[in-house]
Amino acid sequence: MKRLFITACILCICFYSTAQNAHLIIPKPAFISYPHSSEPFVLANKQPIFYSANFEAQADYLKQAILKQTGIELEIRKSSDVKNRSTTGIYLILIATSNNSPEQYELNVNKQNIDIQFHDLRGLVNGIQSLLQLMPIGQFNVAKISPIHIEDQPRFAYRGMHLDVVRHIFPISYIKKYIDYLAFHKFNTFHWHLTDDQGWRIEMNAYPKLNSIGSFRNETLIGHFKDSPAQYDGTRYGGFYTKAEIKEIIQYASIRAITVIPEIDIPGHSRAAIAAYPELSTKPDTIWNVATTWGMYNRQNNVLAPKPATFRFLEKVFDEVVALFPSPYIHVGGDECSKIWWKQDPATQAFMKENGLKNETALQTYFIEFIAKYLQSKGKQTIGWHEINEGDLDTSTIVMNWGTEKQAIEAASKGFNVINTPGKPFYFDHYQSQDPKDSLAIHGYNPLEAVYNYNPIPTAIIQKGLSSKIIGGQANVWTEYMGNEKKVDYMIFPRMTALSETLWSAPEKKNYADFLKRLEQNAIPRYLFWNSSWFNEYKKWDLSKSPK
Ligand code: TNX
Repeated sequence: MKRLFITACILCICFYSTAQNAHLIIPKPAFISYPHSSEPFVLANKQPIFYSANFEAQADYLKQAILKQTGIELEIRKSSDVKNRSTTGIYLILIATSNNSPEQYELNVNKQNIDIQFHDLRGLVNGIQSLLQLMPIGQFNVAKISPIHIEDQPRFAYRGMHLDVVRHIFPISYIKKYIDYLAFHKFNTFHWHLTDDQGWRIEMNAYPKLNSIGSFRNETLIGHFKDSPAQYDGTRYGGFYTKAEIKEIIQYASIRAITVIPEIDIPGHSRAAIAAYPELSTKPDTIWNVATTWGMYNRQNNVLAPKPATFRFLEKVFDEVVALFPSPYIHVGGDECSKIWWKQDPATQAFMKENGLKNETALQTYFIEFIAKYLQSKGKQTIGWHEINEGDLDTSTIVMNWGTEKQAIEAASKGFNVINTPGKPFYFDHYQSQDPKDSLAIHGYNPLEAVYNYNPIPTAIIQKGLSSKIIGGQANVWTEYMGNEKKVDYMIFPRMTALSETLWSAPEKKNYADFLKRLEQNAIPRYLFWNSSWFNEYKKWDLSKSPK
């Protein structure tokens, strides 16, 4: 009821307001100026959106977004000459230049026209997001947009959000909504964590038991995994995305210029795979269940055993993944691979001896190198969690660091490109308050202010001259304690909004007080418009509340 009232109020306020202030745009643009004339552009039904070249899908995306946000219905028109702006309307203009940086756009609003100038698809989509933020939310016959000139481009090339759909699965409708969250915030990558101990969530044809057995668990733990005694809900749980659904998501994301990177987590985190095919495990005669609890590391066997059947399995699985995902990158996990199961297994030890692998860390590197080479032969680059760098791995792979600065520095110094996703503060499964009554989370304290203030290029990296090795950052959303969409929303908002600025805007453009103002006046009305939940005590829980 209260939510409905707030929504109604916001809609009313917008009905009487005219234009949004460009100074409210999130993430903060690189450059904004205000033209001399203050006469607004008046957006009205049937106005054309002119688009050049092959950008019909984006013109239509903009049209639909404007309709949803304002109730005003525009028309899209292909135009071979968008430079001659004689008709009032919105112009999406491809500018062919060689020396501009990727994803750059320019947005101009004046009394006659609006134009977005860009030189790549992502630039166009970024410009569309800024334009939508200049438009009011509500139902209007016309909407006024104040004159503005924006020139903008991102700080980092890789700006990602991850989502674990294993611990809890979410419907395709929510995956699309999540991708819309990414688009609004100018992220360019969705990291889809599709397999883990608690389930296999992608349709596989060559190994059908991955779905019939591996996609379902008998029940799920209730409460925190460290609680004792452990309690379970007694309800079978699971499911997987069909290839048709995955294609639908990839298509949806591609219109929004978002790359979808699938993660198939090997050689650890493979309990669902060995439950389906025990012959791939270190104990082929065991009946493994798909995991029903969290945090398996060294507690339950979840590793693939090195044998011909396993390597054949990996090739076939990744063949299907490569065929499905156009992404130039494939994530192979590689995290938290317990060595104890390999240590205990004579067949694994014999394999290591035959192949001159001096310890289990070398075996882990062997697995990653095997699959990285295979993927390379298919034109794909491998990403793995920072543990892939424990041994002596070839630096053609990309390291995704979920540790501290130490692991980022280690990887960058060796020559790896690094995506920085440090547990502190980029893990959105950690608490954002220290209120004991806050909704269950894994542990830790990652408040909004910490996300906003973190520099993905740590000082030590700058000092060593390795800044260019940090290609971007990402927040990870592990869903052990996020059983439904509302809980995911609550954990990501408003932290995701802060992260978008941390990854997009130059450090000298950032200011937390200014961000909080824009959050309140621009982002929170969006959360309401999306009917999304968020954590609203972010002002109270700042960095001064950090534990000693
Ligand atoms: C570690 S971070 C994991 C995940 C868990 C997470 C909980 C990483 C690469 N592996 O499997 O969900 O901790 O925070």
